Amino acid sequence: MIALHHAWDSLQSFKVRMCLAEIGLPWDGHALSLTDFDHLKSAYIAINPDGLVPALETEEGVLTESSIINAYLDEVFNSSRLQPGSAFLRARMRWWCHHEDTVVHPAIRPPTFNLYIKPLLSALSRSAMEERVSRHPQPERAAAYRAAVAAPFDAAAVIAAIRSLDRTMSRIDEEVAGTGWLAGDAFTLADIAMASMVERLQMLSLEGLWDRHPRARDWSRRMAERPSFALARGGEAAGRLSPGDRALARELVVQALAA
Ligand SMILES: N[C@@H](CCC(=O)N[C@@H](CS)C(=O)NCC(=O)O)C(=O)O
Repeated sequence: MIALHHAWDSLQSFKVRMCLAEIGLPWDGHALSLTDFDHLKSAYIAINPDGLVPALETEEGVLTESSIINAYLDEVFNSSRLQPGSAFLRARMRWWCHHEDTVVHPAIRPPTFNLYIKPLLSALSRSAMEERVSRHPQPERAAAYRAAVAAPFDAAAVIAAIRSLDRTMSRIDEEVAGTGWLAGDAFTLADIAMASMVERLQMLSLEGLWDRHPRARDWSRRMAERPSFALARGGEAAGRLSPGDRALARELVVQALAA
């Protein structure tokens, strides 16, 4: 059976869990805690030298990169049913997967670190943090964790990220105007990739952003209603913000959109 190394509160892991649920494929789960830094322990670095989740173990070897994993799962176990038949629409689908990897995921990180990770790591001293992240294979990721304990709340970075996510919503709004889906006339890997944004914005109390984009909001609701969305999220596993941080998140949305 295939095995997935993942974290319940990881955006990119959510994408793969949702894909597995859509395909109905059984999988062995190896859940890591990113705030306990399980992903930087030597046992996991031996599986993914980049020190990131998710990683998929197959009979032939390990695959990393969530979009690549999802395309592999659909091709090998699902007769590519989550990909359009036309080459042009497959290219559009890949555009959305690429957009999630290169624009949405980086934009999600500042609100995630400031609103969710920072409170979880606040008890850690600088030296304890240093001990954990100094050997991170990705120096810029180590810097983000250091900032989470040492730097003040970075409202400017969160506001810039909210504006970027708002621009993505405008594009979703235009894209779904025709068929209701992101790539062609059916649910595809593009919708799965972008559904991760729906889940994370809910978790960060930023879901009010969808209200400015009615067609995108309708699409986001349809994503959240799919049984695979609940399965990918998993029980109580994903984090929840304190009431104070939820109010702060909503206030930052107002500030980001006011200008
Ligand atoms: N492009 C990669 C990104 C993987 C990634 O950044 N995963 C995050 C969780 S969503 C992670 O492992 N973070 C741990 C860290 O930054 O140390 C993918 O899509 O799989």
